[in-house]
Amino acid sequence: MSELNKILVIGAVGQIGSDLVPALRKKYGKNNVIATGRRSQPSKKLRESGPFIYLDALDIDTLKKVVFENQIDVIYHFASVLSATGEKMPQTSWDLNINSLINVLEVGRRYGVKRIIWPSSIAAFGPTTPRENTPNDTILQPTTMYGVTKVSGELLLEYYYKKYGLDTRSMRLPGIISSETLPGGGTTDYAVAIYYEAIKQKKYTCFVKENTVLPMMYMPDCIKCMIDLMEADPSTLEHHVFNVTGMSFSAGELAAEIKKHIPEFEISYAPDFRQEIADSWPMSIDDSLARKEWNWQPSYDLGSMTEDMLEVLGKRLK
Ligand code: AKB
Repeated sequence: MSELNKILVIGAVGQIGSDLVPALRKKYGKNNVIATGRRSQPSKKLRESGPFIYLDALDIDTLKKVVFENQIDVIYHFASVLSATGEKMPQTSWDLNINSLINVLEVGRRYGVKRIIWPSSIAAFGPTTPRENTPNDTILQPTTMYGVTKVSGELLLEYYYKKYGLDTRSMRLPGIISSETLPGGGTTDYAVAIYYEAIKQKKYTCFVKENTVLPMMYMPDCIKCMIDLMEADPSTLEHHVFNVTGMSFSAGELAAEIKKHIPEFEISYAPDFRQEIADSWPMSIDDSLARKEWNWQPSYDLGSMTEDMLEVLGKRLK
């Protein structure tokens, strides 16, 4: 991977960036991975593990300067308004999600960035998409603004690849479950909050119905996915956007799994506006193209993830 030396992570303080930056620093060297953020201060751990700078990806001049001065080879772009917040502020969601992405693509092509990694989401699908074993290439008619930005972003990635030869890559992420940093403003956030509340309160009120099934992935698999797709040999890739998944379960099955470890845990259900969003997304994903083109292979299922989450969080929240 010698031509991929310098990595920029935009939106590094968020759920995925907080785990990805340390993993990249371990592999590529701490000074070769520049973490950036805008909305909140990085944790002490993130700040002390290597370079961290303030960067607003909507400010193209500052973005140019950072990429130019640091001779960036790879950009991970995570800055985004997620699905539930996006429905409260659709215009802000469009502005941040799309205008920051086009800035990254423009700066990327002008300054010779070798790879751009931008996560798409299962939110790119909608109620007209087959909901079970959803294929890679299928109907993309989302009904949320977040989903609209994901479909538009996928098309932009394809456009920059075809028109300028910029190597753009994307994975359609399901709900991501992790213990380091809480997600914020997503529809799948209940699948993370439930673990915190099970440990702290021994009870949780879930904002989707018991029988709501969504695709999910545990953070160690997500990190592997981020690094493997970035490193994949371009000659093996026929696609630029890939379905990926780790597992699928209902909210009720998740609660039952937690109960195996915390028998006194109680769950109740009070569905809100996020139910409609969840109902518009797939229940399970066909990720065979990712498996074929870059050997995608998740390791965790609901049982092994729950064991690990409860152990890690149990120690931290003590
Ligand atoms: C959300 O719920 O908005 C995100 C996603 C599935 O992209 N976690």
